[in-house]
Amino acid sequence: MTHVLETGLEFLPSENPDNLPMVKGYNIINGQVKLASDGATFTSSNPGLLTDCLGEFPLSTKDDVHAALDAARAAFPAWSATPAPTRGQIIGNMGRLLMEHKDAIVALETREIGKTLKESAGSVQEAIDTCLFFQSEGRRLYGQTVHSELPNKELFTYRRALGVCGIINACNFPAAVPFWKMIPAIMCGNTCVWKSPQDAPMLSFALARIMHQAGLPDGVINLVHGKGSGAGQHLVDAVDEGKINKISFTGSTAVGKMIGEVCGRNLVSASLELGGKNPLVIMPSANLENAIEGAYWSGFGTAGQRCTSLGNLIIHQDIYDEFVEKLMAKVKSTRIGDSARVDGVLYGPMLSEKYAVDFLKGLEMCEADGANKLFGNGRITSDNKPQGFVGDAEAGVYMWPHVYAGVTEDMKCFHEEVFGPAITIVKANDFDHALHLANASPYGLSSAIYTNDRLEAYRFKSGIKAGMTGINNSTTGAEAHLPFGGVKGSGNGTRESGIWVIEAYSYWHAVNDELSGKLQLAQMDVDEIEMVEAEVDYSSLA
Ligand code: UN1
Repeated sequence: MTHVLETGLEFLPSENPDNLPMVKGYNIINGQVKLASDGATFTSSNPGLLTDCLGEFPLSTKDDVHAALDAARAAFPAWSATPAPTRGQIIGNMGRLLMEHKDAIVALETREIGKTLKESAGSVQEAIDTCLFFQSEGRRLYGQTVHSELPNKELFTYRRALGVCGIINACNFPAAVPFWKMIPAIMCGNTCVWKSPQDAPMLSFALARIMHQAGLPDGVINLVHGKGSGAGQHLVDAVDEGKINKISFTGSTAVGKMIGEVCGRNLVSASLELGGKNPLVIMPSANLENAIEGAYWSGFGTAGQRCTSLGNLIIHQDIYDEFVEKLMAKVKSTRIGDSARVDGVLYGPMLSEKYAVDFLKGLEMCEADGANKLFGNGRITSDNKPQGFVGDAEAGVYMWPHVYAGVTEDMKCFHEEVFGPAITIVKANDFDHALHLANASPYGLSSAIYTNDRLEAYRFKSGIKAGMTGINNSTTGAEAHLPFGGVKGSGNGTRESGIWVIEAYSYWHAVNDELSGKLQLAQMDVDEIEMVEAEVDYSSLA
């Protein structure tokens, strides 16, 4: 048995051209590093340089997932009884350790999922911000004192921990999103089993190790690697076996609905952060240069691989031609490449080969709908590359930026998310039509409008059905202390981040303390107040 803090990283013989290290990765169960019970493994590769394999990780079995659940269950009584300020202090230590190791963690995130270094730094910073926020929330886990309707009786409310939480996140924000979930979970006194994303096991291992280094007791966070259909499914199935008190999931709407059904039939709380087809409306009064920057970033920053990325760009007909022409000039000059090797790229590769396959299917949907392709040509190869591509196209999984115009409400691509560098453009007749279009997809995560008309901005923010709205801003960029989550097909109404997420990881316990020494019945033994009969003609005073 080896504790996670005793093991450095064990290096495997590396075959990658830059001699980058390849490690043997482990699950972390009750603080101990573990291989899969049947020894099976999978590898994690750099999507910007496919010959660069980061390491080999356990393909966790049902037994492994259940060992992690048992460890989390065993750690729960002591952890939930640990004073919340102490839990907060450990969380603060995590934030400080992340700051200390930020550069290395950022480089690792870029190596594992291909985000630009600038964006990886943003994601890691979001994890740090979350730690710093919840450090002090540990000193503020307030309950209330409430007056009773009876004398000599006191009422109180307490926040109580739920128990064991199953955590499943996507790989696109592999530092920020699991921290959005696990930091408030453990601050409230819960313990966790974290199924790392299949495409980011190395980063997840490094983060879990840092959490233990910060003073987290063994068993409070247990890490299992594997596939969604393997370890992820075993974790969800355990809800039916009564082993889980909460699931928090970020990923596709289809999987979210399945998890919601399993949790629903067991009365287990589920936080579901799902897909989006985020609308961005451009009105004639907008500052067009600013709006073009915002639309371009929303659609193509992060290679469009944020749940908050732009889906439908809705442009008012009066400025349509001018806007599209200027936007297209930017799109055509997009600099794309591996940010670990070249400077100034807007975006890098797809998160992994799997995301590339799904993205290409999304493009096929746009084509089948008859949308008018203004730009884009699928996967970038050495003889099929846009002018702004830098580097070796065959080395990674790179995609052209894609723009489809002439999209209308009756098309599938108007309603469905295309996760990657592609936007669909829709023409609006007037403001009411634009607002209608913005609300017409099945999703409701993020949304934005560019306008300098204050009434339009007001009508948009009060008329849009979405969990997040930007006014004269892009569709992305939620901050770590505001509520994050969607409505409609984007989620089940739960929120991450800020004080609001505490609702998702605790329940309210109402306690009454009867000091009178006798049985006083609520509602029935309450003093009756009689109103006094006295006729006054108030109208005579007027
Ligand atoms: C996600 O893509 O799942 O608002 C999260 C944003 C980021 C978080 C995105 N802060 O774009």
